[in-house]
Amino acid sequence: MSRKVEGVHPALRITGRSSSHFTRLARVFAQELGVVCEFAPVYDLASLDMRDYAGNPALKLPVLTRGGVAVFGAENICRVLAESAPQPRRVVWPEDLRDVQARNTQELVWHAMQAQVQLGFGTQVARLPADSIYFVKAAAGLRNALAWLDERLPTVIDALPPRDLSLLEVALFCLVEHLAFRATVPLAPYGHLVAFAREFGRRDSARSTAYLFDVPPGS
Ligand SMILES: N[C@@H](CCC(=O)N[C@@H](CS)C(=O)NCC(=O)O)C(=O)O
Repeated sequence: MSRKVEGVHPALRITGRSSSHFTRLARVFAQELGVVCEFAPVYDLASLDMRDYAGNPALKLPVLTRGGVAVFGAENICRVLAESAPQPRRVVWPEDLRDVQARNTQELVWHAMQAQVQLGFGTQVARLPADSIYFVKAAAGLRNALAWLDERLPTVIDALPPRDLSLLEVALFCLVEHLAFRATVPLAPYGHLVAFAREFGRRDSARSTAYLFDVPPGS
């Protein structure tokens, strides 16, 4: 993607949902990097029409578009946003994580985000029975992952390289706040995760992307 003067990219658009943690990850990145993006909400997550997902054949969000080019997936989007930033910023990407503990942390954050989609879409949107082993196992794995993350988080954060931003921290913040927003598993046992999210949540990028359900105009 080409750079524009003064960080203004009027044609960059994030298609997603204000209630989505993967979408918020991309939007926090855009704001932290000073990249201006339009936001196009998707109102109906049950739609099977690719056009409602900016052409993503997987029918998933978020999608970044610029002109006729679409970028699928939050991590890909964050990388394009970093390339589009008006000023170079020090971003710690997953490949910059130096030890197994930090790499496992990233993996479990991705896993927990996906489990949250499975639980939210399955039980709250599709209204499938929450006592199915499919969701019971997902919730157990999510709680286990959160306990693992909670125990190791301070050490992992302390060992991160110098940075303006890391994919790991933004993703973790979006996950923890989403757990509170969607209330799939209680957050009370995970004091380090809650404290981390409270601290990260002081940023303007976090405050201006608070979770909410998008309401279609005229409804
Ligand atoms: N790998 C994708 C996952 C995105 C994802 O699961 N997004 C959720 C919203 S938070 C979604 O599209 N849910 C609709 C569905 O699963 O059908 C990414 O990194 O962006």
